[in-house]
Amino acid sequence: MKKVIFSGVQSTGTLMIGNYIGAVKNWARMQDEYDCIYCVVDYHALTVRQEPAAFKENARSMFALLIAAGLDPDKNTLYFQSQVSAHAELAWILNCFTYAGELNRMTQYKEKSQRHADNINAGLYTYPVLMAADILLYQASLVPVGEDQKQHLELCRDVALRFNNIYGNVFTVPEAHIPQMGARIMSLQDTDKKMSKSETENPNNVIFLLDPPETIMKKCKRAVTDSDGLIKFDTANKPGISNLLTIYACLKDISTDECEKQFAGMGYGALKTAVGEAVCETVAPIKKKYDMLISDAAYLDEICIKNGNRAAKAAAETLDRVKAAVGINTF
Ligand code: AQP
Repeated sequence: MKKVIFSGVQSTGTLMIGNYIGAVKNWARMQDEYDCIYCVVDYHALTVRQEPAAFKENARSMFALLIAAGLDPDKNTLYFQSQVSAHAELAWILNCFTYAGELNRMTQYKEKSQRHADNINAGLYTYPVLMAADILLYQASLVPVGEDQKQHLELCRDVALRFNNIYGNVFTVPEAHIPQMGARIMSLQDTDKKMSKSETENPNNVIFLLDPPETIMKKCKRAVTDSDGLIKFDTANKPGISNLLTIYACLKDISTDECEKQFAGMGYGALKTAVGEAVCETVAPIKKKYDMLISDAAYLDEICIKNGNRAAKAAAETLDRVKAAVGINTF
């Protein structure tokens, strides 16, 4: 039996280059070796206020983009989180095995509470518990994510171990699979901040996969650098240049050392142009496939239904075991 992999992406906007490099590109590489389950985590996205029509469209668009970016829906179980109600049911049970003190320590909660001070809802607070439910439902061994999800993964492991210690081995305890390079792509204009698809302050911070080539080139050319003119990978002292080198290296599948050699003696303008071109080259076939998929509503619906049913079946098995373990009556 193949090991199970689970991961998800929020439908809070459209895929950006950080999601692609830190997550989706690696997911596509794993589809032959593992039993891969990936979902558009639309319930997670509700922790931030969404406009219903755009929200619905974003989720479908995200689904199509995942396929366009390389996830074969015949090899991967690809669905919407909201299609499988077991996610929400297990989240409730796991809420009762998670301490408020643990949730208080979550940096994403603290950071998002600041960003959305007018809407610090309970969903934002219990987000990591729903994420734990997503993963544990499928007995996943590996969770390929970007660096920002590391703390949530650790909480998921703690909750699984706690539950298993009480009730026996109900859950597989998962491990994070974080890429060595590209696990935290930074904003282009504000290199202290991770690039995020729900960026609203400055669109020049983020490169979206669906951005037209001229926008991509413009965003790369405007990326913040420094004044010493040296193309060197040094995240502490040269965060802007290091971020551009990371994007380039990940898209070209080379090391940052090789990048440094390639750009030795060149100016920042040349690096920015090369990064822009590398992004354009990467996204061109994705966009082409996306355009085809998004206009084929019947095909997308068919995949969602087929994969959603497959996911629901696997999820129900775990949920039944959990209910039996804690002593919930079933009829
Ligand atoms: N900057 C990033 N660099 C590398 N990987 C990243 N991921 C997210 N940002 C980066 C990884 O992408 C996967 C999907 O995560 P997500 O949907 O939570 O992504 P997001 O862009 O962070 O989404 P939002 O809605 O904009 O969330 P916030 O507001 O939290 O930033 C994950 O594997 C993630 O690690």
